[in-house]
Parts: sequence; C-alpha cells; structure tokens
Amino acid sequence: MEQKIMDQLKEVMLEASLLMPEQISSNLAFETKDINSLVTEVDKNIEKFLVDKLQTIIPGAGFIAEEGTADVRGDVFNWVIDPLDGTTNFIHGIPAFCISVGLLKNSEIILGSIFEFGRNNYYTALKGGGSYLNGSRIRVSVTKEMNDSLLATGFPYYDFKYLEAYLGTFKEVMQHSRGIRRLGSAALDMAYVAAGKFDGFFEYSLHPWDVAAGIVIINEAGGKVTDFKGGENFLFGKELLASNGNIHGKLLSIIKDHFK
Ligand code: 2AM
Ligand code: CA
Repeated sequence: MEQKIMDQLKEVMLEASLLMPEQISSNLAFETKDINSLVTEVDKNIEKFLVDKLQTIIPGAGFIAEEGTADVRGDVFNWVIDPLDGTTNFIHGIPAFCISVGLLKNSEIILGSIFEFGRNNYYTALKGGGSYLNGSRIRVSVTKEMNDSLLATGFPYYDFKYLEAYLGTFKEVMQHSRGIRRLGSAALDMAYVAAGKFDGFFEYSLHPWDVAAGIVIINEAGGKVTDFKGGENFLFGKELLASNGNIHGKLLSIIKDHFK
C-alpha cells in the first residue's frame, strides 16, 4: 500500500511543481504573515493543489500545512506540507527553494518527498526502503571528523530568544569545520545531508513542515536526526540536529554546551 502511495505522491509533486512560473525574477509580490514570514500566490496555489490531490490518495488523512489550506487532523494519517520552503529566496530570485511533503502515520513520519526547483531534483524515502534522488539510491557522507565537514544551518530570523546560544554554537562550529552554509530552506539543507553533500545541519525555531520529509529521507540514507538534547522531539520540538551519524556526537556536545 505504501509503495502505491509513494508512486501517487510523486505524480502529484511533479504536477504541483508545474504551478511554479517558468521564469523566476526578483521582487515578486508577497504578503507578510508575521515578522519576516512571507507568502506569495505561488505558495498558496501549490498548497491548495496538494491538499486537493492528496485527499484522494488517503481518504480521511489530515493535514498540517503551512498556509493553513486544510487544518484537519486524521486519526492515523496526516500529511505535513510545506508548499514552498525557501519563500524568501523565491521572492528575491535566489534559486534555492522546494516543495516538501511528509506523511505521518500516528506519531511517526513514514514517507517524505522533496522537489527542488531549478534542478528538478526529486528526493524521496519510504521508511524501511532507503532514500532516493531521481530514482537512484542516496546515502549520507562518510566524513569521519567534524574538522573535515561541510555543515548547513539556518540563522534565527524571528525568534531571537536563543540568539546568544546560537551564536556561541556557530562560533565554535565555525572553528571546527570546513565551513558553514546557509541556504534559507531547511528542507533542502536536509535533502543535501541525505545526499552526502552536507555532513550535518542544525537550526532552531523550525516548524514541522520544514523538517517532516527531511527526517525520513535522512534516516533512510543512513544519517541521524535528534533534537538539541540528543532526544526525539525534533518534529514538533522546533529544533533539530541532523548529520551523517559519525560527527553527531561532537556537534551535539557543542550544541549542548551552549543551549543549556
Ligand atoms: P519557508 O520558506 O517555508 O517559510 C529555514 O531557515 C526555514 O525558515 C526555511 O525552511 C524557511 O521556510 C523558513 N523561513 C521563513 N522565513 C524566513 C526568512 N525570512 N529567512 C530565512 N528563513 C525563513
Ligand atoms: Ca513555506
């Protein structure tokens, strides 16, 4: 049953991606939902399309969707949707944004899919079935030492409560890694960890739709995902550390030192 859902989801994701205008330009029209939280017609259109189509794949499934198109909970299944992750990039004409869809079965994410615009890369994973990029198996990197790692993060942009802890972490990670990148799309950061491009990723003030798909895609690619305490409250817990596994302990100990 789940493989069939995967196949149907892929079709829906690819169809949804066609709602993106062919040419992206800078300074698109947008609304401000909250401080630094922007939304465009494209976000809304893609979400409406996804909700409409996904309803028919699993009748009775609920939705946790960023733009609130459908806010109903299912008893067993819930789709977790970010129709456009990296909206700020999109509005500024920077090509780093994607669609991210995960499926919760009870309290566990069992499948995820991320469509990266521009490169037309489709990342997907089904729990227990491995992770794939455009049909080919992907795995996390084999980097052993944090000093050799390339890491991704997201800067705080609206919730500055832990800014000092974040900057302390940032400072230390900067001095013990090959470099830190900030793409502006948590879902893409996570897809890149799964594909072995980044060795790790950390961010706080995340929403479930930013990370749902990435969680299963990283786990199925052989990586590790935890919250900032090393525990499992990363889907709704607003903070997440992901890595290839090898450098997880070192990164976690730095984070724990600062986020006390
Ligand atoms: P969004 O584009 O779906 O809102 C990573 O930093 C996460 O924060 C992204 O997944 C992005 O999701 C969200 N985000 C929202 N507003 C942002 C902003 N002004 N700058 C950076 N990230 C932002
Ligand atoms: Ca979004």
